[in-house]
Amino acid sequence: MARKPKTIITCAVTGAIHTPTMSDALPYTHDDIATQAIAAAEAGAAILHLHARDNQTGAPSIDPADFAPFLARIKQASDAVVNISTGGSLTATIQDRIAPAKAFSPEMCSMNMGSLNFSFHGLAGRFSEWKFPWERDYVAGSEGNIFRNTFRDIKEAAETLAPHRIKFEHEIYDVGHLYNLKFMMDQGHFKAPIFLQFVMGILGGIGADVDNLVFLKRTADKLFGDQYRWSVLAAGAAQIPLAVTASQMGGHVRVGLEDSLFISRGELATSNAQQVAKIRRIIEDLGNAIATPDEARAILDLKGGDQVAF
Ligand code: KMH
Ligand code: ZN
Repeated sequence: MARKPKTIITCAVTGAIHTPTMSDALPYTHDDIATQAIAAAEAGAAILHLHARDNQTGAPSIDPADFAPFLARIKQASDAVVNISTGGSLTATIQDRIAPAKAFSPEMCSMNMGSLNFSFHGLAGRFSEWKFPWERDYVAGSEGNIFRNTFRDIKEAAETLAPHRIKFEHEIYDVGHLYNLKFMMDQGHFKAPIFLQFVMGILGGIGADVDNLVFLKRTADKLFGDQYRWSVLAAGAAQIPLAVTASQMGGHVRVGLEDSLFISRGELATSNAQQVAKIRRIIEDLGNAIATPDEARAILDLKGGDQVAF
């Protein structure tokens, strides 16, 4: 009997675009991001999806200087694949957003595949006090935000980063983004195997339920045949349930405090590693094995951990 393919766990350690710092477990200093990323890798994450924050204020940062300290520490302590976000600001230009990927040439980086009103303004009414003064207006302001990822932006990012041989985590917030990707792949901007991250449950994008996941997967099959690998991240309470579903459908999974601050309904997670350990335990209990970083490199055809610039 054929062996089941291994499941890659990605851990998204600290959101910066849509995660307010309303949990003490959410890392925002350079040191805490490094410590939690390393622990998540030890718990079983093969890939670390990384944003940066201002070391003092916790505000989203796309300044390469805010990435350098934790990248160095992570590389020293772990062989996990580093995936740098290029979506770390809802308002900056694409050239500024890709600056960290350009500077550090990681094995992977995110690539957001369409524009959307990426909104989390519903959170504004949920808290009466905020940890940092910037948070309330930032969160409320997302009601009017267009997270801009035009075809030209995507082309510019792909062309600028092409010499770095970075594998993209294509963030697919809705089914139309698969068609955007197909169009750009046909234009020669992305090479197989492509890696799709189905992003579910962000207001402005597709909802997080099994029907929608099946629809996304069926559409990807139609458009990309055997030229793609896929993973799911679901925001909030759907995070673990949809990750389990994805793993049973042959997909990979993403967890992490970037997308949910919780470990179970109503209970805050104590760390990223706790979420990784939980999804790992479930995946293994159900009879699948998780991929090591080197197995993830083989599955996704990555350039290798010795080809990065940090
Ligand atoms: N947190 C995800 C919903 C990126 O980093 O480029 C969005 C994300 C985008 O991860
Ligand atoms: Zn991200």
